Amino acid sequence: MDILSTRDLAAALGVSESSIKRWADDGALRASRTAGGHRRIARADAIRFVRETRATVVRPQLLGLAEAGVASADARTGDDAERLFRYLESGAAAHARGLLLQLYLEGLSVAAILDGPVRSALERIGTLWRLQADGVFCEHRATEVCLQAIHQLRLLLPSEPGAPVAVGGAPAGDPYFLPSLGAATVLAGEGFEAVNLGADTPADAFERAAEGLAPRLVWVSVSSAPQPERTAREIVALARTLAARGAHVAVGGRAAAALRLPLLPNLQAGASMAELAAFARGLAQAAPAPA
Ligand code: B12
Repeated sequence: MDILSTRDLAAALGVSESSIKRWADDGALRASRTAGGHRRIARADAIRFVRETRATVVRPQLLGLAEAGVASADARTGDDAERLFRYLESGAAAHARGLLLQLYLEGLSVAAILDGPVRSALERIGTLWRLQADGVFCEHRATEVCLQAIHQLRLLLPSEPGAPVAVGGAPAGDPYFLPSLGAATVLAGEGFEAVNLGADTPADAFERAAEGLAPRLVWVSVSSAPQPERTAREIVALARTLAARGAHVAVGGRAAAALRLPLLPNLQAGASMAELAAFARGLAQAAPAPA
């Protein structure tokens, strides 16, 4: 499934095999050749082509993306955040994952998916505990389904050898998993090798990652800060360690403003995944940091 023939891809897109061959030969579609001279297309390159050209995928199962078909078979009514909320609230996990996959195939960036439908659907899910007895059950189940969907998107992103490293997580005492996984996926989409340390990551683990992985960027996603002064001190210390290496810290998340971080040249605060993506793009285009 990771390597496709021109015939498989033609069937997946509902076009002729000769069109696929022509696009491959024109360079619009990245392809390699077997020893026998047959064109072969990596699934990641097929997905990149679909996103860039807004091609329709008529048989997503041939790309190993059957769930995208589950959601598109459902009538496309209402906005995407509303649909995602309905799927998550009712426990329609395959539909929820399929919708996010479909949005990605249609060309939406990972950042736009997270800042848009995922954030707003979960904001509504987060109010259910006040309104209905099964609200907490719904919230936990919905979070797990979103984690699955974002993991799935992450696995579709190609990793390039020699890519700059980004590492990050949520600080100590912060149990939120999804925002940090989201940041990792956004950065992977921007061409970084992104190492996610996940929720509740002690300051020492951030420092070790800064030493051992030589990252260009460290993200800290702060959704809950039970000890804001301590978390702020630890982030400032991390930024100083990284400054000596020409690397940067990006901080964001629901509770980041409560930290009242000082202005430092290599400390960037952001309120959205789109801002993180824009900052990362700038860094990736800049000259490599000294080792
Ligand atoms: C899922 C969830 C949980 C789960 C988390 C599970 C997990 N493993 O991740 C669990 C069950 C742990 C949980 C617990 C609690 N929760 Co809760 N939770 C949520 C919920 C529904 C979704 C959060 C989420 O993941 N959103 C999706 C992400 C992608 O969106 P985001 O966090 O907004 O992040 C965006 C930006 O901040 C930014 N961003 C994020 N990280 C970064 C990083 C960088 C570098 C940058 C640039 C940007 C950036 O981009 C993101 C996308 O736009 C929210 C509802 C909400 N409004 O957010 C409530 C919510 C945050 N929780 C709430 C509450 C009350 C609690 C509890 C106190 C409940 C309880 N009684 O136990 C506990 C407290 C836990 C703690 N120690 O803080 C309240 C907080 C109210 C307040 N005053 O702040 C909310 C708002 C729900 C509500 N409406 O009441 N929760």
